[in-house]
Amino acid sequence: MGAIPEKEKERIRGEFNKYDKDSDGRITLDEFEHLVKDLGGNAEPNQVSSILKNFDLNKNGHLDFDEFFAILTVLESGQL
Ligand SMILES: [Ca+2]
Ligand SMILES: [Ca+2]
Repeated sequence: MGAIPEKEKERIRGEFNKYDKDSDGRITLDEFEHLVKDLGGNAEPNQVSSILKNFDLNKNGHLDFDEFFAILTVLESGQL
């Protein structure tokens, strides 16, 4: 990933905090479902969990900030 402007990082940090409802610093499947509903439209529940798995690079079962960053970029560009 190339250099990301600070403003963009701040924006995505804001999105992360918005979807991290319990503020534990990670996006769990429940929280991720809200994100997909807002941005991805009509993904089925089983698709949502497989999307999360695809982006869960360190395989800890939820999205960390870096992973969230990657997924948000893809969702917003409509490539999912
Ligand atoms: Ca959380
Ligand atoms: Ca992870």
